[in-house]
Amino acid sequence: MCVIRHTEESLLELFSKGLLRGTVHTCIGQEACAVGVISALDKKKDILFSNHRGHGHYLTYSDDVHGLIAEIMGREEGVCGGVGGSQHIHKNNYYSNGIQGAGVPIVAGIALAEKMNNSDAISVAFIGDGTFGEGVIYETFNISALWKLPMLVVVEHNQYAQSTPSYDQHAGVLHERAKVFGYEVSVVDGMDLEEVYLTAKRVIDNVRKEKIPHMLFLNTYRFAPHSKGDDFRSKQEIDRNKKRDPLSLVRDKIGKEIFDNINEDALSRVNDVVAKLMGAKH
Ligand SMILES: Cc1ncc(C[n+]2csc(CCOP(=O)(O)OP(=O)(O)O)c2C)c(N)n1
Ligand SMILES: [Mg+2]
Repeated sequence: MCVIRHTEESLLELFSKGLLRGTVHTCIGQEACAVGVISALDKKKDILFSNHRGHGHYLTYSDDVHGLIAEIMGREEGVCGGVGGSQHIHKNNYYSNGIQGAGVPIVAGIALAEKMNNSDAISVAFIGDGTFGEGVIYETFNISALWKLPMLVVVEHNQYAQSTPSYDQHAGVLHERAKVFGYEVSVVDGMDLEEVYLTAKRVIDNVRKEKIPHMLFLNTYRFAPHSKGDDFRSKQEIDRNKKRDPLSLVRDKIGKEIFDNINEDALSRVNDVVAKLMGAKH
């Protein structure tokens, strides 16, 4: 989580210096969602499909700080040769795409293929709350429940789609929507790493064993703007949510000394990568 936080902060800084290609959507505040879910997967076989806010997912999956930052800087040494950028990342069983909802039907197709091959891999799609405005996700809920596909839809409900609050765009209760198609749904505090991890582990084991789809709905909040500078939320609201910073919650659990050591290591790792890239010829 510390590596993700420092990577995202560095990316915002590099962006403001004009050193990145394209835009970035950081997941500052949402680190427990990425780490809690992806740590519970079997990285040797499970397949992940991330969205536009995917840096934390990728870092948890790969621990590849250099490949990610280089990629977003448009360098050849980036994980996708510098041509994918922030939103189009692929490595091993990890994929991402910035088109909202696009990963959900793709993950259903992958889950079907895995099921037909009798593998016990599960496939995972990450989406945001705003993506409940995309019709294709409901078509996918339907067919994946009907065909009993071993897939997990992880929703990071950070309460906003860009600048539009969830309550201004969605009727009813979002996490109830998948239930009408027969999905099992778990709703979790996405700021609490332990709670996310323990629930994700139980749910993932069950999807793998029973070969049925599940939705893991994580209530969270992003502390930084949607991408860069496009933030209309009040400072009071952001500050109120920062009181439940997922990193501080971990620090309270593991103790300040251990946390500070981990955090310093993470910061120097990220700083080293950035310094190397800034010094490299391109
Ligand atoms: C099909 C589509 N429409 C519009 C966009 C532009 N866009 C990128 S992110 C975003 C908001 C997404 O909100 P949400 O799903 O809640 O994810 P969050 O950004 O909060 O993580 C929009 C409208 C897009 N990427 N894809
Ligand atoms: Mg959102």
